[in-house]
Amino acid sequence: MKIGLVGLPGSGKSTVFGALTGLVVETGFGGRKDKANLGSVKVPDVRVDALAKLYDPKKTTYAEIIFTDLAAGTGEGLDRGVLNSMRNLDALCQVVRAFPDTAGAAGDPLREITELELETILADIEIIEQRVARLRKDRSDPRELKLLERLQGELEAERSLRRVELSDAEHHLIAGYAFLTLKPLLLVLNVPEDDVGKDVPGDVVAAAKERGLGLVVLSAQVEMDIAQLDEADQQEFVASLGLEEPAKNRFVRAAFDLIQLITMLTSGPDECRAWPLARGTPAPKAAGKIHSDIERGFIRAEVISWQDLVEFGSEAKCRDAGKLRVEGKDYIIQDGDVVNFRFNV
Ligand SMILES: Nc1nc2c(ncn2[C@@H]2O[C@H](COP(=O)(O)OP(=O)(O)OP(=O)(O)O)[C@@H](O)[C@H]2O)c(=O)[nH]1
Ligand SMILES: [Mg+2]
Repeated sequence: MKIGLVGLPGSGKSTVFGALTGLVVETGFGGRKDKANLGSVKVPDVRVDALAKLYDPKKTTYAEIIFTDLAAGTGEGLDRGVLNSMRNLDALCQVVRAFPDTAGAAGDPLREITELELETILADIEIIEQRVARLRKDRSDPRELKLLERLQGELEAERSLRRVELSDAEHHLIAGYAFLTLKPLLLVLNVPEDDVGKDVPGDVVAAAKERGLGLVVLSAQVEMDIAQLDEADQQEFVASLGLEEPAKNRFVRAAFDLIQLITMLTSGPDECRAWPLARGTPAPKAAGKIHSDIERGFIRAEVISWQDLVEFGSEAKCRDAGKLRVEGKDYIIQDGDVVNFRFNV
């Protein structure tokens, strides 16, 4: 799963990326314009923490997201190349500048939010126009034509496609176009260091709400400083800012939620682990994520909810208390299920 950090030049994308991944990347307007940064980030998960506490396993494995910090392009706004790279991503996080730039100019979050929205709307219109012209000419697919005309109307009224209600069949019909305004989007308001923990400006909250977008507030600079400390110092520093945890954790969890995955858990003395799954994944297919042999030889899944396992303290105690369910091949894995697969070899 790949999530892109997008936004206007200088909004703080590379700084956020550095804070997320702990990688040192070039920041500032002088940075390289032709190369995207890629890095994987662990998704913090209290469920995995709780299981690891219980089992003290040799290895603890969290879900991961690949973040990419897109090259800024050369112009003032977003260039073609940047918009095109955005099409290959599963979701977008827009970094919005609310801190004063090096020249001292205050941020203008609303302008940045609207500008990216408009640029992506225009890019989608361009794709739709070409396709509509073709469909009108060869009359090959009236159903698709009708849908695209409807979407074109929405875009021309400056509405993102994620605000349009679409059936599953309609989503399926247009999936191949990778419309930018249909991709899940999270706003990341990058505030000045002194504003950490303060109230978020009401107009930004309203803009996010109006568009149905998530909003995370952080200071990329502060998060970068935190990321560069070792773990013990990190906690102290975070506490001194009056925070419970780095904003980075909130951000990564929100980004993970954006791609609408659920988490299956496995636990034992060797490893406690989170497995990201698409909603609606049946047990054998989930088993296949662990190993294709387990999917092939699938007999049953023994399932305990993570809360029960933590509360009762062991699989055996859960079994005695009737908290362990035995599920067959049609079972759909639920978020937070701790699963032990039984299989033939
Ligand atoms: N004070 C302050 N400065 C920041 C913050 N985040 C980024 N900056 C500075 O703003 C400038 C631009 O940050 P970058 O992270 O390079 O922004 P970018 O979006 O990657 O920029 P391009 O790749 O050129 O589009 C750099 O000089 C950063 O040090 C912040 O939270 N506070
Ligand atoms: Mg950059």
